[in-house]
Amino acid sequence: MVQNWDQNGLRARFCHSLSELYKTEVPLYGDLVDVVFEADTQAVHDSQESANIINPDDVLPSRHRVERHGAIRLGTAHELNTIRRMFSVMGMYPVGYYDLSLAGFPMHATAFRPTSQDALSQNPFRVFTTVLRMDLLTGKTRELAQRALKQRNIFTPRLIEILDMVDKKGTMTPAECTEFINNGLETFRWHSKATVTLDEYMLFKAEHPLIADIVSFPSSHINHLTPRTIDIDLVQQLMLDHGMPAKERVEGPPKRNCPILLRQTSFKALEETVYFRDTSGTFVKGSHTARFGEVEQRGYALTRAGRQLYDKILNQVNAEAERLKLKGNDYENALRSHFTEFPDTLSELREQNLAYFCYQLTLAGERMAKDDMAISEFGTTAVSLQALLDKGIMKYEPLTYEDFLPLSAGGIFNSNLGDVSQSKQLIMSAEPDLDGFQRLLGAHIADEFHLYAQMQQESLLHCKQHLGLHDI
Ligand code: OOG
Ligand code: NI
Repeated sequence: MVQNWDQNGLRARFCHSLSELYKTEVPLYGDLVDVVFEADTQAVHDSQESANIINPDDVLPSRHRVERHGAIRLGTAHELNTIRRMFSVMGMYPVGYYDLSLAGFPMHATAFRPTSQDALSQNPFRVFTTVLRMDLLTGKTRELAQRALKQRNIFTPRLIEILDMVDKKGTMTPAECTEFINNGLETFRWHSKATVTLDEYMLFKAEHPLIADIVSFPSSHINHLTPRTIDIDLVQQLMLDHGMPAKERVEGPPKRNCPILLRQTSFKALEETVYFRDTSGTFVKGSHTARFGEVEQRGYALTRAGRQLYDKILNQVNAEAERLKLKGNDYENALRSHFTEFPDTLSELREQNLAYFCYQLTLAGERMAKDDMAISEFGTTAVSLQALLDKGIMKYEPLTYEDFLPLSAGGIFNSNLGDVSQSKQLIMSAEPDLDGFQRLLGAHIADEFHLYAQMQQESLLHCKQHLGLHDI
């Protein structure tokens, strides 16, 4: 039987419902969404008045305003595997492997997201999904964590029934789609009653606060949602103006003419009341900090070469910052000055193969294709892409980065933990474990570079076919 529901529509509905749920749970997130709207309205207005370059993809109304990502943290293979099945119903698949031990966390992650241009343009909702690495915990903590995780079930029985039914029949009725959303939301809902004792919680927290967050509660609460903005510096300023507890700095590359990858900031997690079990079966009052709001500005997707250059420059900046104890404006100045090494025009990024692009025919190119003139102009010999661009037959636009950055994620995690020592030897000397992650997941993780390269290649092929040329 053929799948009979609209995955893109279901994803959009789920994202919307989750956003509404989170606004009621964390009202400051609702304020953040308003601040983003205020900043974007002002940025669009300012860009119309001056000749500011704005990523055209950002102002497309279809993605703008509804765009969100969220993040969850899981503990077991069953949880990860079931989340994979749940997201695939909404057309979200695991892309990219993130080794968070690089940033001092005993965790690794992937992002579930739509993978085709069409699905991304309909609704790009994605969920950064972290899994605790048991191999990076000390023996006693591991044992307690495994025990706590074993006794919880983060999925409703009805959700599991629907997933089994989808696997078997491949179809869902409209009523089942609604049930899927309502039951799916339960996995992400906050519960203030912990499943562990205060002593156990303190033991987890002493080893790493994120262990406590992952294993102490009965659901895998969504820990933040993130709207996308076109001017993150303005959002940061407005957060401060509104007295919101903004993180100290924006993560990622500095502001540039050609924005690359991802820039992120957040408001810090709030301290919330939680109740811990005590041995007599009653509850004692305590607190936990976990949930926050984040903002992101997306730039261009970089090739492997572009990403290597980005990582090299960022490492230089961070080494210098450590050596000279740079903070605040001094850090920002060092970042800006080192990043002048990264080319900042579209033509350089393309010619040096640093970013990915989508190629299209120009109006002149369309005319040529329609009249079958390319062959008579160029004959049957291969014609270079550069020649077609120079002659105004083809044009290009950068592809947007749809993924995440481990060090930037680390900065977001950290600003929401208070002061934690990050120097645990076991974690810092860990190796990435993609195979281990895929085993828990029960599926392969797609390589993000491959997906962008494929989109670029398809756009070239499309132009070539339209022009009737053999090779470009
Ligand atoms: C995930 C943090 C990473 C991002 O945007 O880089 C993340 C978490 O806090 O669980 O969401
Ligand atoms: Ni995030």
